[in-house]
Amino acid sequence: PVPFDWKDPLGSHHMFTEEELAVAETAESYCQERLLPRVLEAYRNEEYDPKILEEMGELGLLGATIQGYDCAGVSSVASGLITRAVERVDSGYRSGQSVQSSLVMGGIDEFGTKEQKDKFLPGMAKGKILGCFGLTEPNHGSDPGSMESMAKPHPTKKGYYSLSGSKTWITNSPIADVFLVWAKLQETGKIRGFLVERSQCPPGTLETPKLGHKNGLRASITGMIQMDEVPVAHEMMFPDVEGLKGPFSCLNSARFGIAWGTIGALEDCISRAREYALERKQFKNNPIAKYQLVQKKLADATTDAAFGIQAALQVGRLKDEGKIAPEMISMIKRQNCDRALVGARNLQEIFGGNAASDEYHIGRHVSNLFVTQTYEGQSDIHALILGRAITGIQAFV
Ligand code: TGC
Ligand code: FAD
Repeated sequence: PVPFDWKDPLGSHHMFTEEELAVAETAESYCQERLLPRVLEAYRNEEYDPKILEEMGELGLLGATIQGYDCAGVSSVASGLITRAVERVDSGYRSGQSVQSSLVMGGIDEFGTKEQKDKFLPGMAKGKILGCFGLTEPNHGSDPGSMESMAKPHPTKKGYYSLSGSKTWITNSPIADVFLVWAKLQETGKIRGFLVERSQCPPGTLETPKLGHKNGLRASITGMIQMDEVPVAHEMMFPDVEGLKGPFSCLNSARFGIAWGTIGALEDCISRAREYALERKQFKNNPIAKYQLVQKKLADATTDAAFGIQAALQVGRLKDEGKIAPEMISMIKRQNCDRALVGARNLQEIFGGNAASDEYHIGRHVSNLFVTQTYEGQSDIHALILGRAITGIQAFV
């Protein structure tokens, strides 16, 4: 028998390849050495440094599963290990990274023309071009199929669409150079993907105000995309994908990344709560780690983290073999977000009054994990996706 390792209770590391372990090591070192020292100030002041994406780009951490275009071309499991490392520091940092990588670069790689890929992917891989993904609208969040954003033939510019509408709660929008916007094409009423470049928008057609004073995800930047007759060249539309299949295909990869990331956040909570419980003494000079109720909180969270990684690993392997159903991703996204939130919230109690201080980091994770449970499909929506697959009956409408 080997000794039990509370940091890796089910021995997951035995199931990663050498390359995956090397990627994880690079990501973990960067995140602990360069991101962790910045996170408290960033979270307090609600500031996101766009240089972070450039730093990640230098290490090959952006769009890491994409082959070519200066991307690393690693496995889905390796990309999961990256998001786990980033979210171990903060969900907001993972948000910035996964929007760039999975939602925008992933979308361009899967649906873009050769010209679109050549134009955007190498710069995005280096973090020199920043992207955002506009699906949610003020009146349509869980139900993006009802979106109102519309692309019409441009009244004066031949070969252009005119794009109008409003997107909200968009990660990276205030700092983005390129916007992957989903809108209905007036001619067909079908949803299409458009690549809008900030530098090409005439004054007054594109505004991206920041949404400030957030309760969570304060170390990421979030805003709106307000489009008023933005001219978009025909060749900036994804040519062959229409309907919700487009955005949801991008979301499959991002939701997969969140399933790994939220376990990283939970693992950080476990590590910090364990250390605190061993040091903090109450009642006859006993460490609170001696008390059964405290041990149960640690046992529950550690079990959820270990199961969460195993499930994400299984889905990652199937993803690379082309054998996943989207419902598998709904299952791990929902389960890992939910368990990470519950676990972090229970572990928060171990810190007593000190949990109220941001220097113990636990409150920040709890606030962030509420958001992760909400974006990219709120947990109840994923329950309905699973319920539909189990019963054959659709319960959304
Ligand atoms: P439904 O009838 O289910 O599907 C419509 C079409 O889409 C296809 N499809 C998928 N394709 C690929 N992958 C998937 N996961 C897919 N899910 C559906 C489907 O096959 C169909 O294709 P076709 O060709 O037959 O038209 O559509 P519905 O309108 O009934 O959908 C309902 C529901 C609830 C499943 C869906 O709307 C949903 O998932 N809502 C949640 C919304 C959401 O996730 N928004 C995310 C916004 S982006 C974001 O939050 C980024 S945060 C990032 C960060 O900061 O980290
Ligand atoms: P609603 O759809 O109004 O849902 C509210 C509640 O009602 C939820 O609990 C939901 O589960 C429930 N509900 C809704 N319909 C049903 C139903 N049929 N049955 C049962 N329950 C139901 N979006 C982007 O496009 N790009 C981004 O980059 C992005 N980044 C984000 C960053 C942050 C910090 C946040 C907070 C959000 C972000 N979002 C982004 C938006 C996010 O995806 C949406 O908030 C999410 O999809 C939920 O939509 P909603 O907020 O409109 O909630």
